[in-house]
Amino acid sequence: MANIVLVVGTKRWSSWSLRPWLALKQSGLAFDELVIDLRRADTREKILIHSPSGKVPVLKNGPLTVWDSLAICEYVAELACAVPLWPENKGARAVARSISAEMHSGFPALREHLSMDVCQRLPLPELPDAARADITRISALWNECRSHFGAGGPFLFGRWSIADAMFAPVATRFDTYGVPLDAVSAAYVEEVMAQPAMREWIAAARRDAGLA
Ligand SMILES: N[C@@H](CCC(=O)N[C@@H](CS)C(=O)NCC(=O)O)C(=O)O
Repeated sequence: MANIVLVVGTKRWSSWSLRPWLALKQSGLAFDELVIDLRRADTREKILIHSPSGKVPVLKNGPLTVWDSLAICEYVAELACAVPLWPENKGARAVARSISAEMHSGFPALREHLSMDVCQRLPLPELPDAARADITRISALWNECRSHFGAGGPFLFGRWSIADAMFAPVATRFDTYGVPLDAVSAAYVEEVMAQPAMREWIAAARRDAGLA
């Protein structure tokens, strides 16, 4: 059994859990995972056994507990010093942290109206202006990152970084609901969805949901 345990929520729905799970996969560090079913009467009680915030994800490493997706990603980046999880260039790294923080604290309308479900293809609902504005802002961010920093690979900063983990659940939402996107954003969504780790998460989500 690995020392590191990542406690996550139901994989089809838990967008916050997907982010550090992808970072851990990318890091190559060994870890075990524990899935807690969300949307059940005993969900909160079960999460509280592991997480002081009453939310997942939470990472445990021996006596240490780290909660909140972005803090976990940062901790994983420090542990995995042989595999850079942030861009190496200081300016690119600062922008990667800015967009990750913007994702972490923003886009509430998008989250509310296009909730994550990696097991389904769903019709695009009528969206309020706030959700449309979120989509426009995210597409602009992706275009900017790809054009300024993306030369070295297919991800936002070329090589994969934590910024890609932070936006991965958004890519799944755009895919699930068939959100119309510009060519750069559409290509980026395709890239994120094709990552082996993402395929693995979705396959597990389908199994857990009894769909595979
Ligand atoms: N800011 C937190 C948000 C975590 C969060 O809201 N997690 C949801 C699941 S995706 C949760 O644990 N909800 C509690 C519940 O469903 O009872 C983070 O970044 O980790």
